[in-house]
Amino acid sequence: MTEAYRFKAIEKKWQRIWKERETFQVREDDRLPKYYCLEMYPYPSGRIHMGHVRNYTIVDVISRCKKMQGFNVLHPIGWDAFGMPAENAAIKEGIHPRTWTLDNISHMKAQLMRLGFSYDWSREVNTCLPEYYKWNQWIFLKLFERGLAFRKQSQVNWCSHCQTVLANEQVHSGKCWRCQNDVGLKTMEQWFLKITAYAEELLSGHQLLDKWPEHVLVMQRNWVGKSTGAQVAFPLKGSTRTIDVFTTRIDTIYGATFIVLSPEHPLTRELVDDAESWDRVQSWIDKKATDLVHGTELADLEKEGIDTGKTAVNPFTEEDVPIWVANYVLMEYGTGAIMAVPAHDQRDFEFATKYGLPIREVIKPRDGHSGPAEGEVFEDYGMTVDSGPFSGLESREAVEKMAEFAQQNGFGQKQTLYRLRDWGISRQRYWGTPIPVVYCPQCGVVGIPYEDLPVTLPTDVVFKGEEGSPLETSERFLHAACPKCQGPARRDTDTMDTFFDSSWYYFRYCSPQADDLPFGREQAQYWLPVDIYVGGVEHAIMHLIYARFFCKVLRDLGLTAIDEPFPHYLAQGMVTKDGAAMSKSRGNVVDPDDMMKKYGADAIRLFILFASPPDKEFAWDEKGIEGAYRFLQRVWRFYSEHMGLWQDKDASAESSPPGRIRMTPLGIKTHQTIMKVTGDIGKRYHLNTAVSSIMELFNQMRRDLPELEADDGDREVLREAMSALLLLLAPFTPYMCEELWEKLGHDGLISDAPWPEYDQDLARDETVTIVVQVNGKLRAKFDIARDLPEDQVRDRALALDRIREIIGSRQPLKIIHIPNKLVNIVV
Ligand code: ANZ
Ligand code: ZN
Repeated sequence: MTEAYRFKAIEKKWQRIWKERETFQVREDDRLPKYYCLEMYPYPSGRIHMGHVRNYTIVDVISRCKKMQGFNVLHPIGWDAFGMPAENAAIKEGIHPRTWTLDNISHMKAQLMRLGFSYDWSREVNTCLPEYYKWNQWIFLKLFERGLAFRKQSQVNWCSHCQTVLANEQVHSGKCWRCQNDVGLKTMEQWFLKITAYAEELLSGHQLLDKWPEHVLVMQRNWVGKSTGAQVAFPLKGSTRTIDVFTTRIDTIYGATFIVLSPEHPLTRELVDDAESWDRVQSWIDKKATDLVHGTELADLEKEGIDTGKTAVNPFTEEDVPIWVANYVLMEYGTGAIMAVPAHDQRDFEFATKYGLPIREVIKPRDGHSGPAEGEVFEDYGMTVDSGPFSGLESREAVEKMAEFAQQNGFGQKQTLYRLRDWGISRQRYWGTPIPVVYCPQCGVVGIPYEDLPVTLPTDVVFKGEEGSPLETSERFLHAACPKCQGPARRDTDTMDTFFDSSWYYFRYCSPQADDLPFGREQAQYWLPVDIYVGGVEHAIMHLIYARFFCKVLRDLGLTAIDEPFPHYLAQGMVTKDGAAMSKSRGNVVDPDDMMKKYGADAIRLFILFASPPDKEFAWDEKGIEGAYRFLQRVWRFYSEHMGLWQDKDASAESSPPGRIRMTPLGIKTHQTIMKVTGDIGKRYHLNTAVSSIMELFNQMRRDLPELEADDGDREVLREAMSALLLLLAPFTPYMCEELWEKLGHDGLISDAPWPEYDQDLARDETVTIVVQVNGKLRAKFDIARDLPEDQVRDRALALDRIREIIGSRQPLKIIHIPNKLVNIVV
């Protein structure tokens, strides 16, 4: 009699048991190898979405599998709980951000539990609670002490109607999301973290990240943007001053026919002396501001310029070159001024052509190399020509020699630039970590003493969504005594960028209750680095750079010894439906809850993993989850129907020699599958091919069952296959596997069971098909392991029903055996 597959009851039961037995709680244990599985913790928006389900299922399979393989597995979860949506809800619906966030967390937590994820819930981290953000403040103060957190003027999006700063995502096509007025830029003093101090290490650290996808490393390299070149001083004619330019191509300097200043360059104001021209310069500055707000690329700007009428001297050619001001030179990069080489730089070429400036070629393609395409300038390295004493050099050599020459003569030196900017962390928001400083009229900026942390968020604030920081509306918060002079001081009313929180949460998981330091050194030493980190590629820069930066800072604070937190990062692919990314705005979202109700958690998990490799796109399709569900039902039925194999398991079957009984096609298949799945999960994370080989094993089991059931020895092979299949499937569909495991009579949990081992020789051997002839006539075929001894193959052939029928009572005169091919019985 078979019982129906009731996934809801099964899910409830095992959730309860896992919780009661604390199955996934771990502590440090030096006797066991550790494995730290990490996923990007969610923002508690209210409900989990399919992207989360995919991300977390991938990590769950890996961690369950590692646990069964004997690793001490840390698999934690937490909440990236600060951020704008909570505040918007407060503004729109009058709910306090804390209430909104905590409600969402409890809902999402229940969803994650239903999905059967093997988290150590005792390590749950919630960044909006004072016990977490206290340590943000602690780290901030350490950075402040070391000059790695500092204040600087910077530009922010500003809505003059609402009198407030806007985050980038609150600016919609250059308009304020609330009042639809144009957004401008405003210069304000803000806190910055000196990530640029680690620019070089953020690049060289890539050497340790050989298990990262190359495209992610490329994005990070571009973000850091290292550029090696030289700074060269061009004397300003009729003055003792110079204009410094940054160039990566000093080898082209004989072709530098003019100088360009950026509109914001300090000399621009001085050199542009007529009012009309100055107005034009101003208009570029304003336009650039709005263009940037609109997300326009600078490269796409129509190039415009003004001749200042002044000249400078090219220190190599000693010729006069005109000084222009143009909108395509940035003040924020290099020196804010360039030497223009129109023959070898496309932007300079367009500009020179537009304004009729001289173009002088000084680089030729090397012999045998091709020149520029039609209508393009030659930007590559080549050979210098018309370059005085430096003519006839290879570009690379010229770069060296000319930089040396400039240095020797005191008008230049080699220089390395990074595009990476210091990280601005001030947000004029409520729902974040308060910045733990006061401004004292006597003492200036003063950090709150460590023993007074945390500086907690006040609850008496007004959420109107206008006029600056909500924290300014709390009188109780705003005024504080200066820790140095005890005089009246004002608190910082900004909060920290929430990327601060996510830059070190993986350390906190190691000792979430630590209360004397952000995390315990020994625990971090045991668990870190993270062995596998999985999350969306949208975090390739920002989060994954900030987290690497924090790890290095924490190392330099003496809290950890590791240089890189995530030596292995797996960028999971997107979840799509009907050919587009699943998203609310497209209206093609499938709610995991609905699917769980209809098919159960195991079916979602199985489908999500089966459909594509973790790093590739995954296209949702309800037929797919139906298929996964049907497969699970078939497995359920099969095991229910053949429970008897375990009940009548007798001593004789136990004692039959395993070596012999495994030499059947199913035995071999079992070992091959164990080998394949172990490799697919462990080494390459090809979870999809792991699932399909488990499915193949299942099919063969069903096919071979009638034949194997009859014989005691063969029944043992069946039992072995059925056991192995459940163990292999357990990380994917843990609920059903726990239930069936228990029904087979096991006392312990399958989650705690050891991963099946495979026999190398057996697994490597494929099966061969042996043709059986009687007196040279083809009579039967059978599959058997390759390279078996002759007597075993012969016995199998003679035992076949069909052959026994044909031979009857006759005695074989001779048996011819061709290994791995044929048995010919002569009677
Ligand atoms: C002369 C030259 C000749 C240049 C040539 C290039 C090719 P990367 O590699 O991105 O660092 N540049 C320097 N400062 C700039 C600024 N503030 N705004 C706009 N452009 C600037 O680029 C460095 C090159 O970009 C520099 O080398 C400079 O142009 C330009 F055949 O100098 B080059
Ligand atoms: Zn003071």
